[in-house]
Amino acid sequence: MDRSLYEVDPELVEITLQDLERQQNFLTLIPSENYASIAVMQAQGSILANKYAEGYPAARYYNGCRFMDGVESLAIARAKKLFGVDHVNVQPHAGTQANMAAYHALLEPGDTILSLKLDHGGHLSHGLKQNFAGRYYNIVHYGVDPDTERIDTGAVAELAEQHHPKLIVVGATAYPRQFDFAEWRAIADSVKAYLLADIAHIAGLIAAKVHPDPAPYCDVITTTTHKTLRGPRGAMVMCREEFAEVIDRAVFPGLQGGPFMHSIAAKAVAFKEAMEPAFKEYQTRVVENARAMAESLKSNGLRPITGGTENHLMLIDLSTSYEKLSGRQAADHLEEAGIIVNKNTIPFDKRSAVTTSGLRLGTPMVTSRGMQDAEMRTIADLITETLEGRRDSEVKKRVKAKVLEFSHRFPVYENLRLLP
Ligand code: DSN
Repeated sequence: MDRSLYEVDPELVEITLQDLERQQNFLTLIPSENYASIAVMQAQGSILANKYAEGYPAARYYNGCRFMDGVESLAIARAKKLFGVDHVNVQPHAGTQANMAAYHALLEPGDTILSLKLDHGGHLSHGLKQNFAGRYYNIVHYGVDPDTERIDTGAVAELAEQHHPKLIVVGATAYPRQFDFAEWRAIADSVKAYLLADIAHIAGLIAAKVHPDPAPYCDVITTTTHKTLRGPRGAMVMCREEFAEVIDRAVFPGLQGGPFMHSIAAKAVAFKEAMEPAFKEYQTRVVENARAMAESLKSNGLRPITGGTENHLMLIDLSTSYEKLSGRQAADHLEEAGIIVNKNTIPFDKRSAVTTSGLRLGTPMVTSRGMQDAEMRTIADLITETLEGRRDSEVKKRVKAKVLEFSHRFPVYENLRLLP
């Protein structure tokens, strides 16, 4: 019982340390990942993992939950303050479960959902055929305009008028522009639909007020807690007071059993950190860094979808510069050079979701390491150098050496090995 992980399972420790080294020595540009703080990870790895607490504060099905109520109430109060919402359920284990809870609360099977196409930047849980959402609901998709590559809200309004969805989902996983939630509210009102904002990617930006606020306009807001928000892996559902009861019942007992109290504790820590002034500075920098990186890539001859970015990510269309190079191949070449990115479909992609013609890059992680505009320009140059010299292993070796030097200049988790 009292032995440490090092004593019990050196094999697992070894693998974990290998990934620590990867996290320290590679440049990671995956926009949905981040480095959680040591405080967040300590809460997540705490004794709070040992308690079953089915139910909600002051209404549990297990005895001994007095302190669990304290943990969950703290997380709820902080999230309400951070996002300015009436009600929060902090129990969803992941983003898909949060969306599932919202659908379960507001819809009946067969009801119509209007949401963004996956290959135009949406998410599996917004209605992919193979996902529960595509199986149980009638999905109608909007996409981006072929010329501007932006969501045409006029076209969304027409689709709403035509299909009378019961729910409109606004939100994306690969869309570099901001959402004007007031406009989406007007569309939802025009057909008496519920409006759900899935802010998983931009939650940190919203909390720091560097992206328009969905709270005044949306009935329900779902998010993960581990992306720009920089908390533990997990999710939550926020809503207007009138939906509080149906949302809570949808999460438990509708979809989940016992909440992960250690994760909820870590969410509470992340919300506290997100209220600190440094968090606003961080998110402002994330957006500025993304803009700097997109501009540098553009001046190096790569084409960002929509011409640039207003948030934490950019989507690069490889097909205009390298007709034969798929997103998958490009991502593999970059990994060999020490840079980790996502392959991603671009709107109207001729390739499949497995090969793709695009790359999705984001700045949350490199910004967490303290990098600024100048470093974004260097990273853009390293990306271009790698793609240009992709057939030459010497080029990749040279870039990898530069990445390593860079990583040492911007260290992360320096003292982690010293933790018990
Ligand atoms: N897999 C996440 C992303 O990378 O955007 C969405 O769930």
